[in-house]
Amino acid sequence: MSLTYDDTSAAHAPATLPEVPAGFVWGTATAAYQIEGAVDVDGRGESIWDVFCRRPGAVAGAASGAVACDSYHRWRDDVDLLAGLGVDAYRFSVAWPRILPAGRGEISPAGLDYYDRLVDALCERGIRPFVTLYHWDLPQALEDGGGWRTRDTADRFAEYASLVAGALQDRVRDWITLNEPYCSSIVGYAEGRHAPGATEGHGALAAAHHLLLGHGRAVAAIRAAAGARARVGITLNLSPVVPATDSDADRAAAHRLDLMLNRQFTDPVLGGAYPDGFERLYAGVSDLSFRRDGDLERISVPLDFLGVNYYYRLHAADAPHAQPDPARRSAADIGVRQVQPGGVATTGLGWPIEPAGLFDTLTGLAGRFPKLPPVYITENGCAELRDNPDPDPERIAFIAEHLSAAARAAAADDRLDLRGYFYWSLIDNFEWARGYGPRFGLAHVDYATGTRTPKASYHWLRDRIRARRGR
Ligand code: IFM
Repeated sequence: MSLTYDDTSAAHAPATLPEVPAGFVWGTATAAYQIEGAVDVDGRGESIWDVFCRRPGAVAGAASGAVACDSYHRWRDDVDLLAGLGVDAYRFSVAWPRILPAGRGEISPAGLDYYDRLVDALCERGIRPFVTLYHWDLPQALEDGGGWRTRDTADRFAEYASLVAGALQDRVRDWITLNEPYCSSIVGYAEGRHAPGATEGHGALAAAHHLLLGHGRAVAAIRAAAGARARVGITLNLSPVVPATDSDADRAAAHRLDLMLNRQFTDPVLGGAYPDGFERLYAGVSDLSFRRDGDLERISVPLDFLGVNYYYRLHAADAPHAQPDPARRSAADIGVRQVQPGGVATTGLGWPIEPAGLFDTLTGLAGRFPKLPPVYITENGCAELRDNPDPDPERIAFIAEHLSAAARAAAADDRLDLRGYFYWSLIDNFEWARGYGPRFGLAHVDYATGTRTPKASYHWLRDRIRARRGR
């Protein structure tokens, strides 16, 4: 059964929140390297992002996360913002190099203390911590040994996950192993747009596989360290891909992009197998010799939830110049060109605003995976490029329309157990290779002073959450 989304009504969606089930979790999200700063404080080790940011031309404005929002020092301000917003939950990430500066071995107690205090403060305010263990900041020492190209990194990740889970398990129940393994593998090791900035074929596919293996091993390690009350999931960034035209060539291009972006990750994790056509797609780029018997069983360990990050739908056209290139060395080179859909409004980053893509993503998952665990939307957000806390009606409309699409998906398909929504992001922050230009926050950050100023969207969301709770 294929469900369709009525875009026409979404275009005029009122800025109200839809009905959601009791217990639905309202939250916001951030990530360590994007907000913490303090990269050389209290014994933190270097991460691949510290190194990548020093590469000339890698990051807009030669920016880095060295100071960012200084949340390492100003975390109380962030907790105040969360409490004022009235969210149920806060999704943040732990910086691996703060806990294990060399990625393994010696533990930094000061690093653990930071998260310990943050978790305490959240719990005191009744805010449920959702802890992401890997949001892209691999310790550079591990990258020097091959990074995610090597199997060893998956084992190191499980050790680190066990350590953090053991330290925080008395207050944290919700764990997310990886954030967006597509970005950490294909964008980082094939496209070179993210750390570590490699452009490889075999290495990028190995990185993707080892990230997933690390996820599977970490799920087991977290459960062993945190006990039965732990709920463990993974966050995938998913974008439905539509062909730019009805031509066979564009349809095939859309299918290739879907394999690389979505199904390389959903199918092993939720279905225990790489998708049909995956090996053919990468013939000539990699012999996939990094796979071992038993890996897929580990990768597909049953989860307590799936995190979905949704920002936009992709429109794909065939780019025949790239596909048959025998010198193809990057796993990102699959003969596809992305095109901008006509007549569709965009965010400040030029990303098409298509809530229907969220509806399709959620109903598509429910249709394809009979054992789909409960789903949280762990990120969804829109950026503006202006640097001030002026009213941001486009963000309000964005949130309302996407929530409406998500609620409609849940109503349309009872196999979908939708449990919550986390807006990206609580505060403006370091947007990776784009630097500090794009601002996703519900609160504006003045990077010169660190001052946080709630935007209109913050007040709007606060009022809607309050109204939902009848207070
Ligand atoms: O800022 C990122 C985040 O780190 C991962 N998901 C997408 C966001 C916006 O680009």
